[in-house]
Amino acid sequence: MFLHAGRHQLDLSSPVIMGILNTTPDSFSDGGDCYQGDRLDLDLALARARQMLHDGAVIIDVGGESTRPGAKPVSRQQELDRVVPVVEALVRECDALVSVDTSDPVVMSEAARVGASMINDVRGLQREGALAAAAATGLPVCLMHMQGEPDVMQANPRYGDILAEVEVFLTARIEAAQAAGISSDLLLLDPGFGFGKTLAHNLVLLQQLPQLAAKGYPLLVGLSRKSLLGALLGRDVSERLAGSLALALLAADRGAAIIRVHDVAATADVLAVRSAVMAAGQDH
Ligand code: 7PJ
Repeated sequence: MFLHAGRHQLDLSSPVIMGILNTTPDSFSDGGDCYQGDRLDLDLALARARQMLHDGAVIIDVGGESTRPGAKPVSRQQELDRVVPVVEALVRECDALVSVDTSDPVVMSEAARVGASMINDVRGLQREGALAAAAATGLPVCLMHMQGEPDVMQANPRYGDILAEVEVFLTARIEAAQAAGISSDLLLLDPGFGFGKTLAHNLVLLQQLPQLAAKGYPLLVGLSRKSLLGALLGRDVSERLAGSLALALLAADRGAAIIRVHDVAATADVLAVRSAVMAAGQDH
């Protein structure tokens, strides 16, 4: 199964890795990694992306807004200044399949203009102008579920039936995207782990991921180093690798097509082991 992503054809017949490249000074686990003092350093960003591509990432997800719980909103100009030069450099220097993690219509358009191949919107194209901007790019779009906004979303998340509510929301966003002229074969879905969800909500969603996969759209999941692992294991962000790998494997087994991670090399090993086991005996 191929996803038509700008200049790229993305093979989703087995799960692929999306490497996270935050151009924020303040993201929860890798904020500031692309900074020299308070200046965004393009060479640092490029080096990190090259390493992830070498380690097995197929997509590089560039984000300029920290959406960690309690994060401060960024201005459009700040986001443009962080994201556009990095996308441009990655496309020019590595011919990478770059996804842009944004909710802002102008950032979507500008990122597409400099060669981004995918849009990843944690707000599911709900911002004013986002549907039209995304449609105009002709690029695939990941629609994610979030309850509330980042500054307050973890205060008191509540659901009757978590899976049903996430599905209702995503179905409404699919319909809105289609009405805006975005073709169904360009849509991906994401239940939005950690975005307005307690540990129990996240676990139920992961367990029931196959039901979301059954809607027929490729699923993107982001579980890497998230605070559900802090809640489950009592571990600090720097100690969540094993937990993140377990979640990546569980998500792949439950139908995730794209796995968004910080630790690309280790996740690539996990997926390689998984695919070897799945392929075993098929040539006998
Ligand atoms: C996600 C994301 C996610 C998608 C972030 C973090 C917070 N985009 N952007 N899915 N998370 N599609 O990496 O912990 O789960 S930012």
